[in-house]
Amino acid sequence: MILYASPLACSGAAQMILLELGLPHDVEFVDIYVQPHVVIDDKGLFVGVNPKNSVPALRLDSGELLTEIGVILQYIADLQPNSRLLPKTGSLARYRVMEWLSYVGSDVHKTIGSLFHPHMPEAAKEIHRQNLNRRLTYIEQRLADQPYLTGETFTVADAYLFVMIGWEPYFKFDLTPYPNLTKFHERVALRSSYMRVRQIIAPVLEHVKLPVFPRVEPR
Ligand SMILES: N[C@@H](CCC(=O)N[C@@H](CS)C(=O)NCC(=O)O)C(=O)O
Repeated sequence: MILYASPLACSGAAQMILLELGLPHDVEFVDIYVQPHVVIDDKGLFVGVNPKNSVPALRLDSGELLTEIGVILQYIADLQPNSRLLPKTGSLARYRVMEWLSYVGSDVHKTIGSLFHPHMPEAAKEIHRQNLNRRLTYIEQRLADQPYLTGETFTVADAYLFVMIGWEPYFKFDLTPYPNLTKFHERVALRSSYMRVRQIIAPVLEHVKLPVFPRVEPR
């Protein structure tokens, strides 16, 4: 398996889950901070690998390419069905994780993404900030009496949310208004899979020129 990933991008969640499960894989890093996006190692155009031109993309051993983070996370976790990272297919618990994957993907990830668009007018960003605030407040309440999104157990959905609210070491949301989310972030950051991801991306970060983003403070 080859994971096409980019440092600090949502693909970090897929990288974490591969490491959590100890699954053999290669990572090809893509510079999504240049146009057109290129695969760093061979300088090939990434659109030639994934016509959607976004990470993550997973090259399966069969040669097929799988895309979409919410699906890739489930595919990887299903390779080890007895892991606790994803409940079994068909169970309500599985649908709960899928429910969170969908929420983090469509309501959190894509709202955060808009805030960093360099040409988006400030008035539009303000609407996105309000939406983000509403969604993070909902998550904050859910984390009030449980350590992870679906309860006591860390799942693939937690990995996705963690990467979305972290964006370390480059920039960080102000999580001060969200103490439960802050604790969630600190908890997941201690996982060895995340520490390993940071080690792996450190040399890659030297090869990419990250854009300058303003600090975002959800209110
Ligand atoms: N629909 C895709 C979106 C993934 C996505 O937004 N990836 C971002 C990085 S977090 C990306 O590759 N951005 C570069 C681009 O779209 O040009 C998914 O859910 O996997």
